[in-house]
Amino acid sequence: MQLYHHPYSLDSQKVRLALEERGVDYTSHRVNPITGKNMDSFFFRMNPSAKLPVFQNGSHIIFDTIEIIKYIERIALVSSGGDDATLSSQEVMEWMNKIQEWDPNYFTLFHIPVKYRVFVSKFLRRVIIARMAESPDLASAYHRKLREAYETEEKLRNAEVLRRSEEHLARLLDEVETKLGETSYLIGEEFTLADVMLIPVLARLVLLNLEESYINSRPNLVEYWNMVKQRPSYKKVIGRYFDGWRRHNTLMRTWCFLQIRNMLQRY
Ligand SMILES: N[C@@H](CCC(=O)N[C@@H](CS)C(=O)NCC(=O)O)C(=O)O
Repeated sequence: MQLYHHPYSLDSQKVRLALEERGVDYTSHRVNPITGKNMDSFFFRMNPSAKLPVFQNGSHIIFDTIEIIKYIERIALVSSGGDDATLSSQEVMEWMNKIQEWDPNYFTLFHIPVKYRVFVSKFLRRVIIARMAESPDLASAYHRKLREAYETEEKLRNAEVLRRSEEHLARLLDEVETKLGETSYLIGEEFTLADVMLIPVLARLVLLNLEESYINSRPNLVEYWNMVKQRPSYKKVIGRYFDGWRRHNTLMRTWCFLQIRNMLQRY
């Protein structure tokens, strides 16, 4: 089994947490979307949306995050010899879908300083054009990606898009806060795949320095966040890249790579 993912990608984090929690082995392929590695023709041919993560088992390829996680759960079940009764309950599935409905992409871009955002967006457009020149047979898919990049910039100029995303997130976290007032984890006293979906959202808020307004204002969520951060899966998938000083190293490495490539005009 192959997983194409990146530590920066929130949906990749969800899938990797599920793999770690369920003890499923896989071959990891890192594809950095900030340096435009997801535009490489090998990846683009497999997945013309260029989005991460992508899960591949032989000829079976899955692009949808929830579908990937459900597939992982089945694999873990088969290898442990369990029965269907141990699959995620309806309530877990409902929470997984509810969390997935919140789109972190615009929200994240809105909270990145304009200087960095503009630089990366220009760099990525150049990467797309360079890849298109190398693989003219994929031109229409690359054009679509280019159009998507311009549409994203347009949306980022619209304050209403941010307001709606913030409201959606606040509603979701309020609901989580109420739920955590009754139980230790999102669904009862056991860690489930619903928690797997929530942890990367909280980690993203911390990365964007929004912990104070979104997490610390909700006491049950604070307690929960401190507890789930102790899990080995969190440390492996998120903590080792983003906890404390590590996040500066991680971000700085990508930033230097982009600066050098840009200086050399190597896209
Ligand atoms: N197929 C995914 C979409 C995942 C997604 O939006 N991935 C983002 C990162 S979390 C991405 O790859 N962005 C890069 C791009 O759009 O070029 C799903 O809906 O489950």
